[in-house]
Amino acid sequence: MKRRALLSVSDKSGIVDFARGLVELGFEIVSTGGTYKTIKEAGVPVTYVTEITGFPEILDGRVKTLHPKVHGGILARRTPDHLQQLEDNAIVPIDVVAVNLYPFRQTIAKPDVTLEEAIENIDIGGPAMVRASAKNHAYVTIVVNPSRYTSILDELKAAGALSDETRRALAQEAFAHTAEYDSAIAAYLMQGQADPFTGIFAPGKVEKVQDLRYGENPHQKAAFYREVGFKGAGAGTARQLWGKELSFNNLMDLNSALELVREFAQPAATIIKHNNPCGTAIGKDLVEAYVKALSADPVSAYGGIIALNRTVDVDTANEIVKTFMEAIIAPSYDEDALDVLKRKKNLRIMEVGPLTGMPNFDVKKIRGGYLVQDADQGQVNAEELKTVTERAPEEEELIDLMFAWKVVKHVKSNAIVVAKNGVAIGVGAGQMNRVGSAFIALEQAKASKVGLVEGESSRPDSEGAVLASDAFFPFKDTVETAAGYGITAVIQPGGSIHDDESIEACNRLGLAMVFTGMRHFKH
Ligand code: 93A
Repeated sequence: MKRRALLSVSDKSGIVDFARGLVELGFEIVSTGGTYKTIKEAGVPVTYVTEITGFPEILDGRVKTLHPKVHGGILARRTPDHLQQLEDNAIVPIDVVAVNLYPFRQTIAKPDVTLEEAIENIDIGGPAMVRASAKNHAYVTIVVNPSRYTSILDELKAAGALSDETRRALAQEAFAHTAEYDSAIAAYLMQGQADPFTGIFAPGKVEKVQDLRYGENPHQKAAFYREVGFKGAGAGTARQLWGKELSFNNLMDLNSALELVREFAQPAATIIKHNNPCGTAIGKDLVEAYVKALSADPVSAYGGIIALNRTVDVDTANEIVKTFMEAIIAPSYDEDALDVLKRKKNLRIMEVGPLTGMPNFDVKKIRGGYLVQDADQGQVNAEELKTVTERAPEEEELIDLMFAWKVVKHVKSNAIVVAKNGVAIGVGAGQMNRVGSAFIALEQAKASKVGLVEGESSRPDSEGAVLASDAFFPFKDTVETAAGYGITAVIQPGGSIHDDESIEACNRLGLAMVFTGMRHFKH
């Protein structure tokens, strides 16, 4: 009796030659609709699967090979008992199965794919055959990868049959293929949905984008993985248009930078160093925002990572190239702006597209586990602020308070931001006590040259600026220190048992203070 091969492939590459080779080796070929047509048109003899099942393909092809004539032929052990059962039921054994699955990944990668379209591309009959053949690899050869066709034919020609090792390796490849396929489906269905058990977004499937030269330090190996099926704009989905290879730290900083500027409706710019924003500003246009951001702390900005929340124009590009910067990320670039930026051979230019989509979740690794949380999407608007001092903030103070509050969320705790006229002129990050961060931010603000007109000798300083704190003041010392630098208004969550002391200090020193009722720790 002729050995039988079942070929049912979505990716038709190489299938005709494979079929022809099998026929030359004495196989009978059985195929499903499209594969049958391809093989037949090439002039290779082939039997339509409905002829062996005696059953038509039904439900728009949803049921084509799900039949005992197929699965019996694949799953039977070649023992007298099983072969007898096949014979009793007029089932012919199937020795070679070549299947690759409906292109689920390619389908969901299309920009406006519908759920219905995605679901129609979930292959059921294919994986059933793949798994059945792989389970019975003691007797059956399963091929899921078209690049194996030639070597399989070669081995069949040379030895008459495939070795146990080859069949086992093919089975392993087959199970890996179906496992990966199902994970992609699960990740797709999960996308944008909360975990029903925890109520928070859970990590889905990832795919490797590239190996990185190294991790945070040269002796650490590292790679960059992207979330499969992630929709929206993030540092993980941005395209590199120019410049040196991205590093681990670049990606970290690009992410922090982008997340900060997308907080603002107005044109905004930030410069990140070591994951903290050393300069952030809003402006009437992008170039103003960038120049103001840079002026906040030009010393730290050297070698920084820039994010902008608007299409980069040539004026902004001309300002950017005046300083050495590592990388820049923005929704898009004007053609002439790109030409200017490309004068910097190494500058990594990242294009992320429109800043759409919601952040899903945040993952941190601890040794022996993962911590998963909702992304910090907390927002407070001006009407929700609670004035706790005798004096309420003036309108201009309020604008700067709201600005500073958005920035402080993106600074490592303990975080203090001093702001004036839409510029973060002092940033205190990552200190172990709050007043320490305040001191750093205020000293920097005091020395700030922001707004200094060329040739002007007297420096504007922290006088008249506002201060934001990511968490409450445990003691009144921060307020008292701030007042000493000329700070006039403060924004903070409130909620300390010593709030009354800080409020009393503000009243005594003439500061306005508002509570947000929400904190923004960033560890
Ligand atoms: O719709 S299915 O889930 N139901 C089936 O019974 C079935 N049998 C094979 N998909 C099924 N297939 C898949 O059809 C194969 O995995 C392969 O990807 C594809 C080949 O179809 P055609 O030969 O018509 O192009």
